[in-house]
Amino acid sequence: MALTTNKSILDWLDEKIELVNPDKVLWIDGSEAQLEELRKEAVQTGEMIKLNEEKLPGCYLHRTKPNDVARVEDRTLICTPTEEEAGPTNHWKDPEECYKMLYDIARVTYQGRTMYVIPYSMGPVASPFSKIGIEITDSIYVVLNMAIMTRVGKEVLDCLGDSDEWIRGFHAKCDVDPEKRWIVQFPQDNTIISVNSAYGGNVLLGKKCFALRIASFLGKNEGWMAEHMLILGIENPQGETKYICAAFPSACGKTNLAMLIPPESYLKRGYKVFTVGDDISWIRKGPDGRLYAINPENGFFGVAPGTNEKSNFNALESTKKNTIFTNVALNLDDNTVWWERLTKERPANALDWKGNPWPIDSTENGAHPNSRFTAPTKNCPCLSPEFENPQGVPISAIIFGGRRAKLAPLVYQSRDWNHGVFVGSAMASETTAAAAGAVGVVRSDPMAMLPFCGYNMADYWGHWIEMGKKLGDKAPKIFNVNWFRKDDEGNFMWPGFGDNLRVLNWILKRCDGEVGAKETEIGFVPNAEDINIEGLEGEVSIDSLNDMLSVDKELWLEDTKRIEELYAKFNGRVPKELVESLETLKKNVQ
Ligand code: GTP
Ligand code: SPV
Ligand code: MN
Repeated sequence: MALTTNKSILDWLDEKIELVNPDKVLWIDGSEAQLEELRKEAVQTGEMIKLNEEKLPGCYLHRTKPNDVARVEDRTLICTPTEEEAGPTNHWKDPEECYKMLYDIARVTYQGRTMYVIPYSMGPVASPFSKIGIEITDSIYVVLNMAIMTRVGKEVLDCLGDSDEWIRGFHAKCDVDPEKRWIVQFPQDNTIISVNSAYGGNVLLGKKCFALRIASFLGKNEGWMAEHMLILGIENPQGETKYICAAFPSACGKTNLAMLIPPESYLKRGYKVFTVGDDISWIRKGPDGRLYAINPENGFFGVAPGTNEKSNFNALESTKKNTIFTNVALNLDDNTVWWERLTKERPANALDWKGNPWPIDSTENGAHPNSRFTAPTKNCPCLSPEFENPQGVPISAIIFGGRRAKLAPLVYQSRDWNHGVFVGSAMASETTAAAAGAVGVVRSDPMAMLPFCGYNMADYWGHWIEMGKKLGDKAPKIFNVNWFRKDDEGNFMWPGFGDNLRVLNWILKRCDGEVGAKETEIGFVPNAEDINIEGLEGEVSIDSLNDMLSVDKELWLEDTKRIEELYAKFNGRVPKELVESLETLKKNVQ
């Protein structure tokens, strides 16, 4: 029985039922009893494997098809009325043609399957920041993941009432055919259609499709921002907490930074770190004129490989119960999971992520490099007490960053907001396994939003400039970091992880005007002695720190060509403030 009388929902649903022809329709009410039924069914059909109830209570393993393990950026479309509105960094198709193509692919594909109808809220139910979506899907895996990643169920529909302000999400896994796989956003119609995939970011439509692509478009029209940013709080020994948002591309350290454990010397002095979000921020100007952010998600869809007790204790703890693991290895001795670097030794007796025997002398990975855990935020030992705050948390600093073996220094500060927007627009990073395609290639990834901006990126930059005008002197300061600089032997120069707090600490001091800096060609760079390296003896010296903070003018001049080429794609649409910043940079490094 329908859980709502909302006509806009029921009409839309009727259309989709007629199109795909499901055996039956099941509304997801959010109750534990219903979810438990679905888990049992998924175990029966082999869609999920129940893991060791003692060691990993409530946890399951799921394997996707080997051709379906990451986002597919060249099959992700932004279908605005004109190609110009989507811009040169998005793939576009004419909306009418695209609907037809997708409906032809989806026709009668639910035959013999159940249609699950998931009402969900991005953000705490009824927060002024929050938005509601309905996702229909033929995958129990999607239902169970959405139930972790978002707030699902009847209360969401009650909150929506008769309104037609909700995001339409239609998913059909079809035959998981990569040739017919499409992830499509129709921003003007508040609609998302995803076919022929059953993997994470392609099918959990509340996440990248809604909370970034559609929401960035809504934000532009409504005066707020949707960003690919973590949110963390840092409490100092005086008990004051300041919040930072940081945008890094996929698999470049957001989850790790959001959950970092302070170095010993900071813990002793009483520093604490709290996680508000690890992937997405919805940000708006608050009543006091400052910028406030919420995390619209309710779970972590985190990268498994590399996560261990030492690198990210809090993330690992978060996965110890009620978690779904995707594409990791299965330890046959105790029916638990394993991935690269979880422990020093791999399990002797295991299946790899494809479910094949994994011989002990195999040179293949046990887990896929983009294998993931879906864990409830409430499992996180350092979850911020402000996580559910419907008003969000006030942001003191915004950080951009990426993987750059050379070029970008450990940290630098932009000269002002507009220059900071330039720094974000000029971001580049080495590609990772989070998307299909080559790994390790440097590409432009403005604000870490290249795959996620739902409209013309030049207009998105314009929106950033506008937000700066509205915030005036209450705007957060903008910084850039690079944890991934390498020495000539190819080793990371900075220890990273918990030690990144040393850099955040400099950033917060800059926000409070408590520390000086060197004005360089690219912005304000720390004096090496102002980055605390106490306790890092043998790992980082003042000399190596100076190396990490150095600005190589030749490399920067080379990089300005990349930025110039990027801007040139937009045919004069790039805001003049950014073009001026580029000219200044070129002059400075010539
Ligand atoms: P998405 O979920 O794809 O958006 O990724 P993310 O940005 O949350 O990245 P995550 O924190 O999962 O980190 C991805 C990879 O970067 C992992 O293999 C980490 O081990 C590695 N990593 C994270 N932080 C650091 C760091 O400070 N230094 C180094 N060298 N590696 C890091
Ligand atoms: C990312 O790729 O940035 C992710 C994983 O957070 S996904 O949900 O697949 O987009
Ligand atoms: Mn992400």
